[in-house]
Amino acid sequence: MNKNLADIYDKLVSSYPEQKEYLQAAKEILSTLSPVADAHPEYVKEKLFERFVEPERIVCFRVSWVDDKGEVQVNHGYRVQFNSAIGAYKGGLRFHPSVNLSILKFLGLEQVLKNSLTGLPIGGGKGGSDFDPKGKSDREVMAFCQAFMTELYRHIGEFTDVPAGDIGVGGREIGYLYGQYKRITQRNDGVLTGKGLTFGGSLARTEATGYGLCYFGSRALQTIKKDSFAGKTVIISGSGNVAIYACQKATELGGKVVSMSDSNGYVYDPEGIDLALVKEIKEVRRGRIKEYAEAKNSAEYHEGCRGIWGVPCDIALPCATQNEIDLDDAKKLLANHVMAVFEGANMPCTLEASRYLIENKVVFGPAKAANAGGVATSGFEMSQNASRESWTFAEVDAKLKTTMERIFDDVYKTACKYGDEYDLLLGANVAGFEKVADAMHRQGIV
Ligand code: NDP
Ligand code: 2IT
Repeated sequence: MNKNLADIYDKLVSSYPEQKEYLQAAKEILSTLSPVADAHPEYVKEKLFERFVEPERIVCFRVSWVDDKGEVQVNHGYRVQFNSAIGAYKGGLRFHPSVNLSILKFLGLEQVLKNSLTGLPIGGGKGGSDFDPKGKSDREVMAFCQAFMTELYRHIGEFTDVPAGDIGVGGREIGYLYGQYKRITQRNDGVLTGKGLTFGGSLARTEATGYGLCYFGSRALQTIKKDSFAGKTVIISGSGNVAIYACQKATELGGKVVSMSDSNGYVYDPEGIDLALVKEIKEVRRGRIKEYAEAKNSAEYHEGCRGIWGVPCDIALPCATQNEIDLDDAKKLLANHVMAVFEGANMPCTLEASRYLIENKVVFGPAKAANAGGVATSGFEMSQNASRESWTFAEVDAKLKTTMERIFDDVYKTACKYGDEYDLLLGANVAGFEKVADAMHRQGIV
């Protein structure tokens, strides 16, 4: 790493020693930006890199609500408004007991570069709460969402900050959040994305992240390996929104998905995952992946989600959460001859794991490029809301595919320019950063 960038990282470590996910993301990004620092001494002079890694604003608030037993519950709410140089803050809300500032700052920082790569005028942000929707009734989820929005509404707006879903926040939560926003503001301005189709949502937004991941993956396999998903054995971690639609598209493209997981364990089905069954368990029953093996004779269930990386495969799609693949997991994947890893989740590979895969010429699609289809389609939802239009599924899907292929091409071109066609991580960071840096430079010291 360039000395100036290394000093910036060291300063972050002393300022935020306990924020390990945020430091990890900052290190991953700063360690690839030397070519930009070398080419732009004016950025160094303007302390643009220091400003880039610091969020513009963080809002923290109390969320008080009443559960079904009549007991008062108190959670922490956050919105990290990371960078608005290229447009309004945009990024998901995560509801998960692990949520803290470190996780939301890492997600916000990644989102800034991801949103830049989409080519749309959207800045980066992230928010959420340590609220756990698991095991809660619909009424409790509604009560929480209403309390959360009662504070959040004053910080968001169609031209200011446009939240969406992430872990634990899907169509149900977005509906309750939007209902409360309208009740307070009387505005029907589409301020959230991922809305229901009857009130301003976009067709294909539900499918977008998983589909986009496979469109990106197909382009990468075709370009680098002259190959495709056809006939490949695929494993997918998670069984939530991203995992389900990645499974659907990978299967449509001729892949055979043999394994999926949740935070308790994974299933292995050598006949190929029956996605209708997974959807029934996860989307209708809100059940556990274990129930898949109970319903299907050909499948086995294994306790412990990490074991999935030992299942032999050609293509691995980590679609659950951060740091789910460490160096040992990456070694297991390579020992089984994996040819490609495309990140559906945000930062699912540790820095050591991603470097190991890249050095060993595994086609590695970094999250901020490979999973950008979700936020890109959120951008399409914003366009439809602003113009009072509803595009067809085919129109949105075609735009998504073109966007993902263009993102791959930009990232690949940048990776090749700096020396290594496998280093799509460097390619994504540099290509995403260049646009944000230019916008920050032109807007002066703010
Ligand atoms: P969901 O809540 O729909 O699903 C999350 C899945 O990941 C569940 O199967 C969950 O299992 C599993 N999971 C969550 N935490 C852990 C953990 N600590 N260990 C193992 N498994 C875990 O979320 P999404 O599908 O929306 O999000 C998945 C990933 O994709 C996240 O990293 C998110 O940031 C990223 N992403 C999401 C986008 C979107 O549009 N939704 C866009 C781009 C990226 P369990 O039920 O047991 O908790
Ligand atoms: O990580 C992500 O890109 C998301 N959770 C989606 C963000 C969005 O605004 O659609």
